Amino acid sequence: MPSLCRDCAHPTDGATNCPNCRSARLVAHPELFDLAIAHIDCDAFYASVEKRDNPDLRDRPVIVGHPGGRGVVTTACYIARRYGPRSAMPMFKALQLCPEAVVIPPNMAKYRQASQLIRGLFLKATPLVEPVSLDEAYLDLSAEARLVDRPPAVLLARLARAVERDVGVTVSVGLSYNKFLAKLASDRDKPRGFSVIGRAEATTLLAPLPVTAVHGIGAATARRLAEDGITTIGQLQAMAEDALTARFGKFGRGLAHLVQGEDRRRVIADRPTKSISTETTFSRDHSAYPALAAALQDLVGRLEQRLRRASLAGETVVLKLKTADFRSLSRQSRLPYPTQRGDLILEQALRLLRREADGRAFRLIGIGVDHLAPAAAADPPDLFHTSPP
Ligand code: TTP
Ligand code: MG
Repeated sequence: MPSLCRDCAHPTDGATNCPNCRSARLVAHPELFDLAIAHIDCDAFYASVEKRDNPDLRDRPVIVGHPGGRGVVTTACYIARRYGPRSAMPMFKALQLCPEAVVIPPNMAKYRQASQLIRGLFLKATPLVEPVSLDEAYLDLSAEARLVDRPPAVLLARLARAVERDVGVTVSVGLSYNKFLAKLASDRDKPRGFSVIGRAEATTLLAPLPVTAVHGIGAATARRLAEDGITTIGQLQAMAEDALTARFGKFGRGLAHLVQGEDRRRVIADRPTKSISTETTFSRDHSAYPALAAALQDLVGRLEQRLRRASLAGETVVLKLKTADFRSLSRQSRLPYPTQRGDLILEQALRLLRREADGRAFRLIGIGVDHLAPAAAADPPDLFHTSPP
């Protein structure tokens, strides 16, 4: 069965330990390398950040929330949770359950900063990162979106490790084929989890779960359903789409799909990628135009690939050069329309390069595109009078 070491991201044969690093933290699933939508959620987020910043707290129960009579728990660490404290519980009650807990008032600036660092790591894997809150996000790691050509499961194992190492908090990963199931998955194995829901098991896995596990079913809808004796997703699966639509209107139709494990919502990046670029530092300085042009040609090939993977097109071509004495310069040229085509980008880049290749020695050359647009807006066929490759 396809499997992977969660510590070193090495594929394994499903044996008990990783052949590469001997770790026993493996994840195995028949569809492991076929799934591309992920939901990542930090474990006891605020409490984890506090523990990171005060190692004395590591093995102690920590509750984040305003101390005092009327405060509530914002989160409790996993040690504290063993005694019962939970988010939204009145602080006095949490402290009755776990009197030795260390109570820390929330420090939002710190959590926001940690969240930004985590986001930055995610964005190295794919531009399609959709944050849901400070501590959770959806990632689309499908071949068209991802920036690194490795299976999504491998990228996720690496990301989880990078967040631990660089930010100092742990995350739980859910991997599936849509957002609903990815989120459900990330919650099934916490903390430091990696849970996979494949196409083959989705409906059977959903059947015994309470209706509140469905995205969009809150307490009020659950009460209405309970009045009809409906408490599990399996009961909803058994109902015809028409019956659900008659009862819940438009939501009913979506519901009929969700309970079968179908969710067509896309992962939407909250922040448009502003530019895509690639560069190379020479092993020795170059001043001759042909050598510089050849380097540029390689880079444009890479750039074109990245644009196509990210389904993006650029309207401004940016040439970057660094002289032997470390002076950076950047020259740009705007196209009439956004393009994904390497030949057009190269044409502009060479035009810009010709003006700069005046005998100066360069140590670095780079090429990028700015003013990004979705691929759908790229290269209108009538504009350049040739069809895209
Ligand atoms: P959650 O992801 O819901 O919880 P968590 O990260 O603390 O724990 P888990 O391991 O179960 O994911 O929420 C993220 C943060 O949001 C949490 O650390 C504190 C804050 N929060 C509140 O302020 N109020 C709340 O009611 C909840 C649930 C969370
Ligand atoms: Mg969380």
